[in-house]
Amino acid sequence: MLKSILICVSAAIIATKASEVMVDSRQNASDRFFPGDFWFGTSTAAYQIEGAWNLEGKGPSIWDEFTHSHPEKIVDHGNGDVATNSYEFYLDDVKAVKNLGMDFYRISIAWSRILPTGDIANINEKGIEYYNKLINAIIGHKLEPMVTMYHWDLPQDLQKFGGLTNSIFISYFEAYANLLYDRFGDRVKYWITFNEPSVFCTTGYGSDKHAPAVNAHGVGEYLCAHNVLKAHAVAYRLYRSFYYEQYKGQVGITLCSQFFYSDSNDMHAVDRAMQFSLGWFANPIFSLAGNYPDVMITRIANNSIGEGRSWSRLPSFTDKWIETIRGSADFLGLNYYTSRYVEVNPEPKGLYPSYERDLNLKMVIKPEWKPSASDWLYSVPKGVGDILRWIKEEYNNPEVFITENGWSDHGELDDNDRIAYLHDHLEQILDVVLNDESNLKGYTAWSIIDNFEWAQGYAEKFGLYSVNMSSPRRERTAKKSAKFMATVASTHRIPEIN
Ligand code: GBH
Repeated sequence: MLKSILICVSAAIIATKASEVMVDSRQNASDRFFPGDFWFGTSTAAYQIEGAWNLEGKGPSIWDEFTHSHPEKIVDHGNGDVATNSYEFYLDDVKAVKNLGMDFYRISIAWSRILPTGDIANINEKGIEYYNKLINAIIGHKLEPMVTMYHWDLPQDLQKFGGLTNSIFISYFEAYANLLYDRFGDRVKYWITFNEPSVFCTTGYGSDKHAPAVNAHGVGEYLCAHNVLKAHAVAYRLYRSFYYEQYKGQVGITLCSQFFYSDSNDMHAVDRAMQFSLGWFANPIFSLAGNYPDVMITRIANNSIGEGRSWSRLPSFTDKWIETIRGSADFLGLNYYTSRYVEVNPEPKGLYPSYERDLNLKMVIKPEWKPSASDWLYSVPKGVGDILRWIKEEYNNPEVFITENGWSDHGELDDNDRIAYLHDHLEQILDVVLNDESNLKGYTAWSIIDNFEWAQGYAEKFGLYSVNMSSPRRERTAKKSAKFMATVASTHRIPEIN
């Protein structure tokens, strides 16, 4: 149940808005190309690919700890100990991205590889060296590195005092970000502070499905989010104050959201779903209000009072923090995978208290939506267009990168379903671009290679390349979808599929 809501906390829209947008440029296929300065890339994340979990000075992360002490929480009892061994074979990944004729490669840095305890007092130069090699290889292949600082793998030692629920996290993150800017900022011009905080706050702190499995539902996810927003803003301000002048890079954040629809035209429900998913983090950063969405503030305060509290489980920002957080991003990274219809639950449902209960919406999947290998992922291409339009309206047309979009199967090399998914989503995205309905700069396919899919282990595959997991060499093989994406990236057109 938690599943469907937390996939990415989603967004909503208004059916009418979406249908207003019919495009002239659609008629003429020869006009349908992405502008020359539109970028294509693919993405990975450190824990899902690197392996080498304890080699050359790396400290343990919460995902090492979680997969080792609770293998039963991973469907195939898998872990990231070796994974696709990109620690050794990173060049294969870079070459694969290059083979697709892409413009950038989005990677993440394992905090505990360069700061084994999470603390700046102890720097692992071997870890720095690894990322220097990786970043230099990316640049050497004429690709732009886009680097996520935090893709879910918190150094385990920082969890000893509550991890992201303790506000001291902000200081640790600031020191870590400073080290990254200092060591890699001369070459990295696109920084993403956090990947999908709505997901790791709800799933890691509000449930026990992901590391660190704290399950402090109703409180932990909001504390985590609060500290993430502050840490993000502090890292952004740090860059602007001390690095921007010299390096001229950009710092953004990646948020995950579905789009939401209503069969009964219940626009309150749709808006509530959008605000709880995307607005939770986007409203403080990208809106003029610089705060949580009103609907979250009100509902969580009311529920808190109903539970007998004299305080809201949703923490509040001081004016000073609002100032710091508002406008603290050069771009919005959007991970879009799927959408839902929403209906108000007649009776409150979910753990008491919880994010799910505060939201109190039933998430509905339409029977006509094509299912993937993942129980949460259905193909709803229209949603990507609608969410981009919603972002433009809601946040005054910020610069956007789609930082993830992709499809899971069981590993077929003739992955026609993935091609269909990518094709249909790219068509929607191209409409948005041609109609100027989003300040969209680029598109990132998840992922360049099959990898460790968190609680789903190695069972669900998202790669454009498959990886031979039974061979120590971990050979990468292009799937049919790799050729499809190569055509898109090199021609800036979407090839016809049947
Ligand atoms: C992204 O999350 C991640 O950034 C990436 O690392 C991941 O590999 C990729 O997508 C594919 O999943 O059903 O309760 O177990 C996308 C959002 C959030 C979707 C967690 C799956 C599982 C929730 N994901 N969700 S549950």
